[in-house]
Amino acid sequence: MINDILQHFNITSSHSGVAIGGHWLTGQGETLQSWSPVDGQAIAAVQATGRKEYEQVIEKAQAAFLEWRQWPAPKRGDVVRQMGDALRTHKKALGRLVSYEMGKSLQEGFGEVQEMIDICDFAVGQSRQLYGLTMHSERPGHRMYEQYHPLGLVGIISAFNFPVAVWSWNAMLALVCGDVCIWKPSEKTPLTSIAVQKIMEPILKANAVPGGVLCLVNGGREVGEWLAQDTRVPLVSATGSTRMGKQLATVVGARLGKALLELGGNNAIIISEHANLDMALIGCVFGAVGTAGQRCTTTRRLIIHESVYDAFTQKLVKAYQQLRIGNPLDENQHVGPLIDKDAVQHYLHAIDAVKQQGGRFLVEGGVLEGAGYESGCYVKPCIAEAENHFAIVQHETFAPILYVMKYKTIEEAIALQNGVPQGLSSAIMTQNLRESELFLSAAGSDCGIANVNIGTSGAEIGGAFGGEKETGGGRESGSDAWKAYMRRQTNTLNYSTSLPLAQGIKFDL
Ligand code: UN1
Repeated sequence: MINDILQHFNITSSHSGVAIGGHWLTGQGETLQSWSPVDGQAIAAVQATGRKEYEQVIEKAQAAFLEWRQWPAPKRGDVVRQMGDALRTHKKALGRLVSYEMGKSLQEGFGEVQEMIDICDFAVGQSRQLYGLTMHSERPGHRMYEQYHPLGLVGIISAFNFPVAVWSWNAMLALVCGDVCIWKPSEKTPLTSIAVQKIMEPILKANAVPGGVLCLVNGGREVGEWLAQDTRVPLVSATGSTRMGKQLATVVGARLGKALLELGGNNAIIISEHANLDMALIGCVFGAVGTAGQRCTTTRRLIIHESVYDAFTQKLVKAYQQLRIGNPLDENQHVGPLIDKDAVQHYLHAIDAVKQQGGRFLVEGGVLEGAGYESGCYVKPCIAEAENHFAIVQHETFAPILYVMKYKTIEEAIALQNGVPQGLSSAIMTQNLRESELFLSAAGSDCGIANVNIGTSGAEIGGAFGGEKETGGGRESGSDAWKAYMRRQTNTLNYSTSLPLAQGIKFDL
């Protein structure tokens, strides 16, 4: 199967990871090896970006920007529309490659490509709506308004868990805004980025778009650092750990560049005594074990009312016993592997820490062995009773470990929900109006995403996506997230025959 997909995208066993549109450069950087966590097989090698190619990419991107920024935005939108159509054509093949290289279930692989298609559609409409406001000037014969102009080169650093969708959230908006994109994918999932570049190539060509508009710079940490330090790159949008985000923000901030950060979450669902427990169960289990606990929106904590605690945890344990763990390309499986063996080690250390810090497992974890699990990356989703203040509970472990805890009052539940350093996604399961409104009020959830009777993961692209506190504060995807990719200019225009000064200042010569 994998050979068919590689052939479909014309990816050779040793492929360049550096591209300027459809032009592939010889990558002089290290060799990245793509491994599948599905079966432990080496898929292909990718030549990463060296400093020399990086410079070539930046120069071409700068040249492309000078041209692209002058295209009318709806014309740029039309190019993005064609990109969405190309993604529709390649949805199956790209979804499969995402699933095989990253390890998420096939359905989620297709879902990820669907997010790309959806953001293309969104961006096409946005291309006719890059609105600024008009104001009334305090001076006669004057007009005042603001407009949004393209920003320039946008660096996009994406993570392994959504190897292609998060790039598209950034890139499709950046493109309609008149920017050019330089993508540094995760070194764990380089092949999906190559496939995406290949899907886009013919569209750039057919529309005579300069190739530098979409650039690819595969590589490790140093390539991300080059982007962070580069004053020619006014915006760096980065998805990943809080640790990475803090380092990146320091470097980008030191040169007064803009950083758009989408970092870790520590997402909780409050299960109220007024919840429909059967509905709540689906949201909690999908949120906790979907993508093997490797979404930034994964449900990591359940805060359960004491009166339904026993009933709900029993349902949870039963549901966990029915989970099918195995090859994610088999649609009957619920849970696939973790990304690699390092991730398995983090999972095991977290389990030890839970025990050491006083937690008690209701469903035990462990690494699976034997037929079908040869990659060593398949682990059992587990559930532990824990307290919110435990250091391990305060920390985001990118694995399917779910912490459960009790509460008495809704105020206490909200305080627990907010009582972590991260602030991405949150939810309450309740049919009580007062409770849900309190949860959504200024005194409620402090997260960027707050849901009622829906889990913490699986956000639609139409909303602004991102979170507060250590999640980094950035907003991507829907709503008015496009503004981050443009520079705002205030214009005051005098059509009178005199030059009155603002604030009533008199200055006669
Ligand atoms: C991420 O994990 O980085 O809301 C993004 C969700 C997905 C996106 C997750 N739409 O779970």
